[in-house]
Amino acid sequence: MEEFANQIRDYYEDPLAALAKQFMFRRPPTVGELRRPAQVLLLGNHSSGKSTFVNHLLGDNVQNTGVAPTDDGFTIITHGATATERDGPAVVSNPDLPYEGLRYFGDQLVSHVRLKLRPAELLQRVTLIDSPGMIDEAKAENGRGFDFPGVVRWFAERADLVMVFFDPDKPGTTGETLQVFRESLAGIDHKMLIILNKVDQFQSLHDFARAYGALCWNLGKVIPRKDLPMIYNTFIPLPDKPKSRLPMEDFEKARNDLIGELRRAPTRRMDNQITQIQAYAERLRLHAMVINKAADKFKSIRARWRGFLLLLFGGLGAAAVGTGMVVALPGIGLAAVLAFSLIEYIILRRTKRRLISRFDQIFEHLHDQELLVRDRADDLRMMWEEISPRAREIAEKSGLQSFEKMSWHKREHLDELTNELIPQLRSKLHDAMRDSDAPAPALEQDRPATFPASEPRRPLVEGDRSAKPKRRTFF
Ligand SMILES: Nc1nc2c(ncn2[C@@H]2O[C@H](COP(=O)(O)OP(=O)(O)OP(=O)(O)O)[C@@H](O)[C@H]2O)c(=O)[nH]1
Ligand SMILES: [Mg+2]
Repeated sequence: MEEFANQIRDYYEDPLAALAKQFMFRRPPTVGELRRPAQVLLLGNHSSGKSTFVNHLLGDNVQNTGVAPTDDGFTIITHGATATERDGPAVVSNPDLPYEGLRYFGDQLVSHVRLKLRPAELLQRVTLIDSPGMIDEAKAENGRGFDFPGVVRWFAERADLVMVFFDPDKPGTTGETLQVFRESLAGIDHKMLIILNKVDQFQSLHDFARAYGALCWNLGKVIPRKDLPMIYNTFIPLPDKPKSRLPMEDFEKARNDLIGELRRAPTRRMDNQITQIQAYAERLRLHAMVINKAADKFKSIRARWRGFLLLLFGGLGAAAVGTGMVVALPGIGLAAVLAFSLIEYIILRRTKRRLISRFDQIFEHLHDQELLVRDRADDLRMMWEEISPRAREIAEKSGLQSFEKMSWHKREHLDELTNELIPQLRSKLHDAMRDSDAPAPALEQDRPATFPASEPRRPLVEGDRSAKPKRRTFF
């Protein structure tokens, strides 16, 4: 994975960062952001078992659990040599941590963020984010005091895996859950796993089928897909809970699969990073090419005007000298200054505005070949719609004359990156994933299915807690 991470970093450094600077595009992600471990966000209605799942993974009571709504904030659980905790203000003001952006959601949210450091081995590669349980809309509006769907979107966009928990009592019926699906998780269903948890509470197949059907029905309303995503039907073995009469093997297997997916999050992270760099490079390419073309046109119009005026007034000056009418020279000079000012401040400004208003045509013209292919056309147009307002704003504010021309070599390099190098990197990653497609360590086999009351809990993710971590971690 290191090899892929380095390659991605190199591509950002050269050519993307320099081009982004040249055309005032948004900056590429920082090295810190690129190096942070994979993130898994746990969402779900209250009491659906998110915190219990975290504790199960880490083999430790890291999070409080309970039947009443327990968590009212976001807990970031990551690796640290010793078990420590930090509160929200310390987390969002630490530039070494990738959570500074949360500050913009206000103090109320910041006071609802916690960072827990634990020495579990799993956390060296994956950071877990436990979230407040989702409740009914009415209660949420009165109670949260911060933009809950917005914060969920913030975390979900940065997460490599989003696990959404449901339980038999509330199979997708909580108002806030539906709102979060519509507002926060739209467009990111490729990294979402749906879990119907606590299936050990069902005593009959009939009850299970009803809850499963209700969940599918509710999801169908909020996930705009023809097919429903896979649902992991599972439970967490707890010693104090009554046993179900249903056969549990399939549900146990689903739990192993789920944990396997979670352990594969670093690979997913790499895949997501490749998607991210591809998206970044393609958008930067559109932005830079359109501005470059407009700037080029602007400069050539300006050069023509200047050439024309130089010729005109140079000619008039020469004629005045040649015919001995030297007295006319100051007048010609004044007229030249006026003409230059008129061109600079009125005509060229209008030209700039006209060119900026024609960005859409420039885009269409530049991509006429590519736009003939329908799938590609939709893709390109969507991207252009997304970035064009910012491209216009930048061109307005900084003036087209300030952009240095994109060299042929840079353009070739950018094309090669988006069309060949990044797709090649992705197929190399997929090859590597296939080669190492041995099933993820089945953690469940490492331990008994339930915790014997007398035995202390053993971490599911094995690791010598007293030993120093082998790898230097991000935190
Ligand atoms: N029977 C059974 N009970 C479970 C399971 N998972 C969790 N529980 C119980 O459900 C209750 C709620 O679990 P939590 O882990 O606190 O749920 P949560 O989703 O974190 O809840 P909030 O923090 O309020 O959002 C606790 O009493 C757990 O013991 C499960 O798989 N089966
Ligand atoms: Mg909880």
